[in-house]
Amino acid sequence: MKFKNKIILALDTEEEKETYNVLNDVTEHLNTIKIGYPLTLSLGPQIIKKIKEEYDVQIIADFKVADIDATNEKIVTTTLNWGADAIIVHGFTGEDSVQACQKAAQKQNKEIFLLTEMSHPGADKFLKPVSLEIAKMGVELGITNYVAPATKLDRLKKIREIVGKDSTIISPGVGTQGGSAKQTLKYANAAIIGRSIYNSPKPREALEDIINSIKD
Ligand code: NUP
Repeated sequence: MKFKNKIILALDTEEEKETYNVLNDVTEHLNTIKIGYPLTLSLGPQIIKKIKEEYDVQIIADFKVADIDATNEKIVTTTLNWGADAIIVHGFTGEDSVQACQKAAQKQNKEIFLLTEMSHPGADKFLKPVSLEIAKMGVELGITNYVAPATKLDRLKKIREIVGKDSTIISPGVGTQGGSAKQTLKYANAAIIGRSIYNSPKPREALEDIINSIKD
């Protein structure tokens, strides 16, 4: 996947009007929208299809798939059938669960992103001790797309070293969670940014400010 301006919008809005206002404002500068449970559970999974029909964007479904292999396969297949181009899956569930997602996505010529370490402070307790192992497992399985935190640059750097320069890393935690887009993009291919854009009274200007901040 190629990310226009190296920014992915995390569209965690919950109301239709707000959702379309933000999309109308920012899609000139972006080509990738990450949608997750807030929007999907508010407006239904058909929102994926609708956005794809109305805007020229790729959609990453952030459903953090984390079940047994058979159930994971169903979740991934159904989500991609709704029109998502890629889906984020957890790695801590292990090889069989992740492989089921990988196979289901391959069947549709689509992609999975493997979530390694998370950006919030609480992730240090249970996920941090295993996140580099998760990244290594991803490499062994031939996965080339990863999610790693913008709030923990030392971890992001380590994960980049493990997955190699040719893999794609997308990184949440810029803005409201404290991460810097410019620093993050030293290691990541794109920054995932939500609240600092969609909660701004002027989402387009907020996005333009971020885009300017990452220029040399
Ligand atoms: O580790 C993660 N941290 C994180 O914030 C993995 C994620 N998928 N996210 C998601 O990224 C989070 O659910 C939200 O959709 C987005 C960050 O949004 P914001 O903090 O910029 O509003």
